[in-house]
Amino acid sequence: RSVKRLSDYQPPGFTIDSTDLTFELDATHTVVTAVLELRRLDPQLTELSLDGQQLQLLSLHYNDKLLAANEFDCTSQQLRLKVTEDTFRLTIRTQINPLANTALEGLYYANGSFCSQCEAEGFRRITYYLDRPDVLSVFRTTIIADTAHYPYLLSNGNKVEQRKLDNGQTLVCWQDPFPKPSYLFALVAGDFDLLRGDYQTRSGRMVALDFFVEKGQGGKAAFALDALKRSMRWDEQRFGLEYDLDTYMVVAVDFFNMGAMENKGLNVFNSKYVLVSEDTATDTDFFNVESIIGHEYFHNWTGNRVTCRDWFQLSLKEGLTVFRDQEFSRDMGSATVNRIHAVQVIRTAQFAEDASPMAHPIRPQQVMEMNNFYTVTVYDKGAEVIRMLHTLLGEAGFQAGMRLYFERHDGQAVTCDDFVQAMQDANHYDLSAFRLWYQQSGTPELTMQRHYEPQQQRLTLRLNQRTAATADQPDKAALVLPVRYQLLDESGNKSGLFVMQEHNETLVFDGVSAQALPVMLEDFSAPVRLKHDYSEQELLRIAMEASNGFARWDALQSCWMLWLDQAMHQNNDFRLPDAFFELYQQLLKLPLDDKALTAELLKVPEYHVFAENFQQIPVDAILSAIHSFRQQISQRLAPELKACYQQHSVVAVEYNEMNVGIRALKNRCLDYLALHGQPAETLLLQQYNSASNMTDKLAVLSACLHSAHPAFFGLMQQFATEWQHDVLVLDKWFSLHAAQPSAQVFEQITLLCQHPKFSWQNPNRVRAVFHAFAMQNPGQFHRMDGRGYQLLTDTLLKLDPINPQVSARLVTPLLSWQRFDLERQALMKAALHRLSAQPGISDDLYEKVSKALA
Ligand code: BAL
Ligand code: ZN
Repeated sequence: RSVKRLSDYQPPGFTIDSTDLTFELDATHTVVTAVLELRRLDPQLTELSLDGQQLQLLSLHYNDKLLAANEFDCTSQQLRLKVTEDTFRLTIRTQINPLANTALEGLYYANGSFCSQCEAEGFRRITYYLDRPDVLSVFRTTIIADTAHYPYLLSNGNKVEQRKLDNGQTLVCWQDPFPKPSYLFALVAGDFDLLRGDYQTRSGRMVALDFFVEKGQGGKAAFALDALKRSMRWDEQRFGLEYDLDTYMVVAVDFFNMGAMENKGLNVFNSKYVLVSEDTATDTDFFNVESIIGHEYFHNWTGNRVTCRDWFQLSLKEGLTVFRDQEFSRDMGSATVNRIHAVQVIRTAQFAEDASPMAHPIRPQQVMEMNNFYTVTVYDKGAEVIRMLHTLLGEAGFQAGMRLYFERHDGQAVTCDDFVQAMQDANHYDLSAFRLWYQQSGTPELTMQRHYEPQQQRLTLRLNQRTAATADQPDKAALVLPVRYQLLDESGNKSGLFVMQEHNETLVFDGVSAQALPVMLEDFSAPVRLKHDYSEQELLRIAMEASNGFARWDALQSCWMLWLDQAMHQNNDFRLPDAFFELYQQLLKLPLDDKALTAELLKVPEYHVFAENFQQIPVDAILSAIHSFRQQISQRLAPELKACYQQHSVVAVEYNEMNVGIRALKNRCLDYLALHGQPAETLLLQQYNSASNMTDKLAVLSACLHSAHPAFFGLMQQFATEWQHDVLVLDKWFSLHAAQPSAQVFEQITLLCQHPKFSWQNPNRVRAVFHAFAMQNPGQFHRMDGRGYQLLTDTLLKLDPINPQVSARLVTPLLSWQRFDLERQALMKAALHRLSAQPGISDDLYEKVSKALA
């Protein structure tokens, strides 16, 4: 199996000036005619090699000449031919089978519609092509299909022709004026509800906004349509960027590997990130829709107008666009809570990836299957790297860098270095040392030690940074770390930014009292693990006194780690300190203005948050400590929890920052109150039956799940009856069942897989069950009898031939086998060996499994 390396990059020897595609759509026999105008860039080359995958070649013309089979070389992966002219035309006719395409890459047929997904290398499943992002071409796309079944025939750009043919078919032609790489090509054909809107850009142009969704679901796209308008306005105001086509189309489909895809002018979305209404979607779903609608829209400039030279540069567009969508969400809702959630992703999933056999820098250096690198490292750590640039340069400097980047590179395929260079040149700020973030993997550990000299009233902070070796890189150098700090003392809070460059540095504060408390890494100003020497008392003081909400939350996170450690050493006789209960009492009686933040402060961290602090994860000890912490809170604070719950129990249904915060707080209280067993039942049933929105209904079910409340099964049955017609809602029900922390879950999952709405072909269904089981049910997944690992392995063996992208994502929790005790290690390793012994295992799964076993 072949590995591609960044160091082997060669510019393309040929380019394709124009791409004219005709699709004669048929579920099993689609014929694609590609007319490509090619140009030789490297005069030395005499052979052209086009990428292909699972294509049946029908005919090939060179200019007007039909080539005989012996005049070219065609394998399942490549089409090669000798070339003598500098410019020439190829006409390639291929046949494909969209119905058989269960991998959902290239053109596929599912749920009665045709849909495409070409990023990263799916276009080569449509026709032979130079399927690489640095070949930009102007596309014209003609689609011919049966009118009755497929009234909407969509592709990128502007519609330039539409006519009925004699045979009951329609022909539609699209022209995209912007040259683009093949990964941004899209085609959709089907019958949909169409929700239309429009938007006037700041320069006064009208843009038609068209949302195509499943029949009968049009009303559920209204929020997404508004979110799109908000995104367009925000990008104009904050980044000065305006939309460039006359139409912006979004199609929501139920069969989709990813969240969404930014194809030029024709975004394709997983329906779960478009279709929301208060009765079917939670506040989190609403948040995700707004943020992903924003993300895909922002790609129009950061990704489409300026794209990646090669796939190793993926973070060029993804890190930057995640940064942009995070900033958008922050401006739309609670800035602090949004930051908390983003940081949790880094501290759990991304730090876990750094510690795993799949560790890689945000710009990976070698790849077997590109689909495996759409990772939390490339995306979310990539966004943290952009955020550090923003912190170093400030908003004005960062925006100056963005302007220079577009000035230099609009219409080009470029590298991460080009981006950093634009930031550097626009600000005359030397970023040469900073660039190491792009090539070094791993989680830096920043250690802080305090030293106070009373006579001089001087506080010295000794800072040390160290990055442990990762699976991919043994040696690590010092990174540039922007450390935001705040000093809490009687004279008020001092804040500042310290830019650390070396392994060891000191930061000195003069004229401060012995009580002065430095809060470091405010707002998580660098993606590092901070080790500090705060006492419990000091942490609780930060949690109470810091003006920065993030710092308060973060101090509590550190407290939880201390308490977990104590609980583990005291065999769970450990009691949470009184000062903690006083803080919680205060929060429950007088919640902050930002109720969503109060709800976060009142939360015992989840298993994965605790787990990421251990090299060897003590699964059972963590789970039993969490159980004990929750019990103690629910018992000690019962009256306050109940009062807070009641005080916030009536809240308007509409999704907005205030209502979301109140619901979060109320449901946090409910989650603890459910632990009261029988007495809580009335409360739970009352909320379930009176809830007018999905957030409140689901909160009851998850509170019952967390507390193993007997009301769970009855309510789950009721829920299934109510929502059997709506697959997106049923996915929540699938996940709750799969997260059930008892051995019953195994029989339950067997039943779920036989459910009429379950399908192995549908990634949402599969993830709803198995992602929930492997990631949200640590007790059962990590059972000492190995039954959890076996279930996941059986699932992967079944799934891999159907959809390798989904199987390769689901395998993740098995890869980190070395982080568990010896018994579990042996079981997990055996599971990985079972996978690797499977004949025909996909490259996607093979790359991960083989790294884990190396
Ligand atoms: N480009 C793949 C989907 C996304 O990141 O928007
Ligand atoms: Zn993206």
